[in-house]
Amino acid sequence: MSTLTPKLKYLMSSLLLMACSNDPAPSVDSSDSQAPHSDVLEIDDARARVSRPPHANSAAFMTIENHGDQDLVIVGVKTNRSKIGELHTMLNQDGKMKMRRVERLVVPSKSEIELKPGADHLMFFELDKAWRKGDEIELTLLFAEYPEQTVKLEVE
Ligand SMILES: [Cu+2]
Repeated sequence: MSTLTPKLKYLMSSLLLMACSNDPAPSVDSSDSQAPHSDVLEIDDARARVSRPPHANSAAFMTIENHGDQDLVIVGVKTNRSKIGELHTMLNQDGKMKMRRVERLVVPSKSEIELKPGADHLMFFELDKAWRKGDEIELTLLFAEYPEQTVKLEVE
């Protein structure tokens, strides 16, 4: 009795099908932000900060994991809530930490980067209006050789 019954075969193939069709759907996750989770890219803990008067700018932070074999290169960020989105890093200049715009942020293969206050971050200028606590912001991350990724996050 080594052969599978047709019914069991059918059951197994439909299970496989279910497993595959599950793949592109967002995983059920406890994090508040709606962020991409794929075999290659995983974004967690995405949040933006409240803009301070005169509400000219704000910033966003997140952890970006790269499970893939290639480095992922972020080359830009945009949102309909601001005119300008920039990639920023922090540099020590004459003993003071200053932020500086950079052309790209690299997420190395099999590694992750943490965008956070005082380190690499996403920066937004010319906001449409104040970013208030609880606002839902939609950002799009642009990559050099990877599809752009939309991240929904909350202002906190
Ligand atoms: Cu900045």
